[in-house]
Amino acid sequence: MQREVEEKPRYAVIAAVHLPSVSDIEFEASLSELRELAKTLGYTVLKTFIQNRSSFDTTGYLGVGKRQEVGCFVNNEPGEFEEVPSNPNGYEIDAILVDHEISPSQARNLEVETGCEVLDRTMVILEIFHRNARSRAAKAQVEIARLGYMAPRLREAAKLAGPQGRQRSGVGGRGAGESHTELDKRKIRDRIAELQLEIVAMDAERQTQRARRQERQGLAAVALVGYTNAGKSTLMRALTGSEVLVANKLFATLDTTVRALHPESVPRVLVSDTVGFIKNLPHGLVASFKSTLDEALDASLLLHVIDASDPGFERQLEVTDKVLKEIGADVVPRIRVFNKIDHVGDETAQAECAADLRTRYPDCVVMSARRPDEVAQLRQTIIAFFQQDLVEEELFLPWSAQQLRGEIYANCQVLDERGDGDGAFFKVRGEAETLARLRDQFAQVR
Ligand SMILES: Nc1nc2c(ncn2[C@@H]2O[C@H](COP(=O)(O)OP(=O)(O)O)[C@@H](O)[C@H]2O)c(=O)[nH]1
Ligand SMILES: [Mg+2]
Repeated sequence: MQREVEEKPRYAVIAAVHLPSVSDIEFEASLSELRELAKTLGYTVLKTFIQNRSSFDTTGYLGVGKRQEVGCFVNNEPGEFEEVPSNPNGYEIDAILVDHEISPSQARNLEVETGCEVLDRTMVILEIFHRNARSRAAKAQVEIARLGYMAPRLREAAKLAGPQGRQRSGVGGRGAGESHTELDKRKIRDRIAELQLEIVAMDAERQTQRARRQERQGLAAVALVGYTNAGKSTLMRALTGSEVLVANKLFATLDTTVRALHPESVPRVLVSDTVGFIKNLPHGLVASFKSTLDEALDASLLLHVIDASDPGFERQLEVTDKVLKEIGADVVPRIRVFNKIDHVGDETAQAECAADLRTRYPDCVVMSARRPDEVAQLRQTIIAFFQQDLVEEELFLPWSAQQLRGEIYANCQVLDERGDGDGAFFKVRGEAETLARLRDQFAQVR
């Protein structure tokens, strides 16, 4: 199931109001997180507009002047705003991303004035969750959050739809039945209630989920978890190397974010990327975030990736541990990977930081995804984890069935091979289940 379609490049600008109560560091952290989230959605961010204000503009989030400035850039009009570089090469801007949750009318006004789609922080995150939701429960949970978010925005759209909409929703409109807006509101409420019931029913299926996990036990699966920007996707690419997607039936639904460790190992290890934790997660999205993370439960090993160069990493580490526990993933073995050590000051500072981390978190890995030797070492650590359970055995293959030799080499580590009059003996190391399967297969050809 190869769904990696060449997407048309999409461009965006970011707009953010810096409130006096927010420190420069917090403000910058939130912005860079939004840039990462935008990148996840496939946007190239061309420019960031920042405005210092004591509060959001009630009409359009940014003040009038700033809205015009953004409008000029977005529409590639040479503006009266000389300090704004013109839109390079006249890129068509697909969206203005706002680094706050704004009201439906603020979003609408900003859209109308600039002629460009506006996505606020919540919408951006919802879109990412929507793309990442895989299980039925996660899909339902994300849809609930989306509907809750859309409901007031539909009302706004209806208001703008013009006099008919308004007439019908007027006080005297009772005889004519419900207005569009009322109807939509009710539909949304009903749908949310329906989804909630589904989720309750699915909770009862938790047992099935456990069964599914057992079914997959034969598969060596690693999931990368951690905050957005910790380097999960970079590590995933470095570890799997290839652009080749894994076409494995069990993982077919997991599409593009599952790849095999490269070069291939025994056992074959599949690596999957999960939706990243978000520092500035709107409260209403907590439940959908957790359910989207549930694929971590399917892994036999979690790599918890932490940005060691982020001053707030300790708090992030705690939150990650807590959430993993809440979704029941605390039973999955875990390796803490402190990444971006190259980004922690000079060499002395890096060495000190690494030593400190190793003392505080025994068995952790300290590394940089940018250093191939350290990536190779992590790869070895992962393989070693899965090889713990391998068994050694001797397999016999009659000369008449030598076409099956390839099967042995593809599925096991061959330690020794010798032949006698009847066939070949292979001293191999592999997963118990795999070896049992091969033995059965060979017995049948005899
Ligand atoms: N300096 C440094 N940057 C890194 C390292 N790993 C990732 N990055 C950068 O950090 C940013 C976020 O990485 P990404 O893999 O997208 O993070 P994700 O959100 O966890 O998937 C990207 O700009 C990467 O190039 C590292 O080890 N060192
Ligand atoms: Mg990523």
